[in-house]
Amino acid sequence: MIGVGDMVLLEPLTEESFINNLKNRFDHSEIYTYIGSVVISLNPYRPLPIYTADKVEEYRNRNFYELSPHIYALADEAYRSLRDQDKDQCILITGESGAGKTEASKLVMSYVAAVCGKGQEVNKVKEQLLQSNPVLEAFGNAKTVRNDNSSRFGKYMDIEFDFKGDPLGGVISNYLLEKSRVVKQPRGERNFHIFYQLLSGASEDTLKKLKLDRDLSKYNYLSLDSAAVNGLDDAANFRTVRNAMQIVGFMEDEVQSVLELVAAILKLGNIEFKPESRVNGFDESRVKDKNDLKEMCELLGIEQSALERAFSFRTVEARLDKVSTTLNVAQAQTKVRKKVMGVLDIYGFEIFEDNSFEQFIINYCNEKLQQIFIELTLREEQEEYVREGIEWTNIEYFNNAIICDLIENNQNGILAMLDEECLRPGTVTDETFLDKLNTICADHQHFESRLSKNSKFLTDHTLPHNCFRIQHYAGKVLYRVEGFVDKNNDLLYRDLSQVMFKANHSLMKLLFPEGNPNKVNLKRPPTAGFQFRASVGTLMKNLLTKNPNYIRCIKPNDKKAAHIFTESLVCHQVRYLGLMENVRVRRAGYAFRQAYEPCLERYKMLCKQTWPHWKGPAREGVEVLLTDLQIPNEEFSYGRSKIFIRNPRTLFTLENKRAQCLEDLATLIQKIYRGWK
Ligand code: AD9
Ligand code: MG
Repeated sequence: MIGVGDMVLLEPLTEESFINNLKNRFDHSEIYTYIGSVVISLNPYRPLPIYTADKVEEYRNRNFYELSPHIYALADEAYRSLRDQDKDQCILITGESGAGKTEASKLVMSYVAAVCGKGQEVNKVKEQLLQSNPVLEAFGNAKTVRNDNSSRFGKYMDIEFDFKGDPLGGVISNYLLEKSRVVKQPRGERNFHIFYQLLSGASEDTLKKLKLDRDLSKYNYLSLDSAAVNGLDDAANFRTVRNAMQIVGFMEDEVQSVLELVAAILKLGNIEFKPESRVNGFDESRVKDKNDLKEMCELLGIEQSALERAFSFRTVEARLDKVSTTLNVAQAQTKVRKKVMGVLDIYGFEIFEDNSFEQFIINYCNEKLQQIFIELTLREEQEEYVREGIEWTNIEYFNNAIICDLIENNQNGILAMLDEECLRPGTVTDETFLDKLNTICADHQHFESRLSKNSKFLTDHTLPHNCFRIQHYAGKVLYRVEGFVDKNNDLLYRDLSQVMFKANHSLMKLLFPEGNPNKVNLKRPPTAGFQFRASVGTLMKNLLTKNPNYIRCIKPNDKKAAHIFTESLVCHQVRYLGLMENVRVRRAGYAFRQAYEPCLERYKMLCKQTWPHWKGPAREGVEVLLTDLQIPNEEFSYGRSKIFIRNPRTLFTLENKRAQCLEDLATLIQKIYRGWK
């Protein structure tokens, strides 16, 4: 073992020894380290030979701490608890942009796919689950400054299993895609992968049908300064994606429709407008060069003159007053209970030079996930000790609930204020929104009760024009308000959606149901921020019903490079992820706990006095059992309703003894049976 595999066993425990241990292990290609059952994962930025079929076999059905730390051990543990103990699981993967979350989520999925079920039908399901990744990444990932394959949407996948633990299928939920990237990308970044993949990977024939040119420079929407990405083969990936679409279940004509849409977007980006004076003195915009417009309309079966009209005019409608929506509690009602493993892979915390509405949403989502971690591993764990009457010295940690509240509070959270502004009659601009924010947040600073919350909303005189700054758990971020109101409104003029709905293209029609003239819905759709807040709320509730497994991803350097471990960067992440506090709680605490009754039920066969029936209270039975087995006293504590076991190894001893006992019993039964025959 290089260094210490489980930080809980690190001596002495200081931030320095913690980082040194990570570095030492990283330098020896050991990228995984535990804090108890939490897996820390350092991005190696190079392929490592540790994900082979042999490795899968090695980790299969082994106890968590038996082998050296690996993401497979976590996946195995989660899968076995799901299959054998019927506990729904969720895998929560966190870390900043480029830390390795998406790769980790795919490793977990491929491990689970490798160990669960067999047979033709099951294999088909597995293939579909795994192949959903390349498809989603083609349309939802892009090169950013931080990560060449950055997820620009949040993804939560529930993998469903039957009672035997064979996979049945999956349900994927997506969270707010960074749509604005289609139109504009920051310097040094790219549009979504699919555009480049299509142009470099499609056959001449396909391109001709799509009226496309292979030359990227022909398209306004494709940034050229970073078109080629090191180590990324767009052409090969295009073939992977097409193949994956087929496996996932797209019919050939559906694939074609999707590609037509992609092509149409590229054409749309090339349409330019020019002002034209009208008799009444007003300027009107007109399409400059009509060729792209014509081709786009041909691709989508749209009447060109109708689209042109919709581009130039807007039918003004009376604005509606209130947003009202029901929370989405669409939980699939099934007859047979399915076992579920949820894998959450969101966009990581990010700070760019220029941060807009998208970063605000992304970073808010990361705050919420950090909240879950804090709630479950730091707060609840400590509270449970107190509740159970176990002797406990409180461990301090930073709780980011105040930042979540600053953003999502129903009355005066930033998102609520943005909504209020978006719905207010009169002239609404990004600046009026910022004014409101400054007034309300600054005002509240006078109230002592709100002081701590609002101290996360940083108002100082160094703020550039049109910006606000938030002290997030992972760092200070300066947001520029430009575009907040528009992006939150996320409105498309009805004239345009109606033209799109009329398209002679079934997929296109499907995407614009609001353009159906027979279904004119005067209700204003909920804002982007509102929808996001509601869906993240639902997600968090869902996660809290499951048994969490954590993978905490750390980015070792800012260069996307192998072998470089920048201590200051790692140290910053270790701090904001609360990893030191995690070790402290874990060290002072108990790895395992169980209510007295089920504990006695499970192990009573190991002791003559408790087997087959224990007549007294369960707690006393457990006491007799542990004394009889000569488990040292310091290894456990008796809580009010539960037994707490300090070291996982003690649990393994119990489990192994139980397994041996069952085996002996089985041999005995076989002998008796043979004797009868
Ligand atoms: V973002 O928030 O979506 O921008 P992620 O998802 O955290 O980010 P990602 O998994 O995409 O990061 O990892 C970034 C890159 O690091 C990958 O494209 C790989 O090139 C590299 N990486 C990450 N994990 C591993 C690994 N276990 N082995 C080898 C890895 N390379
Ligand atoms: Mg990702």
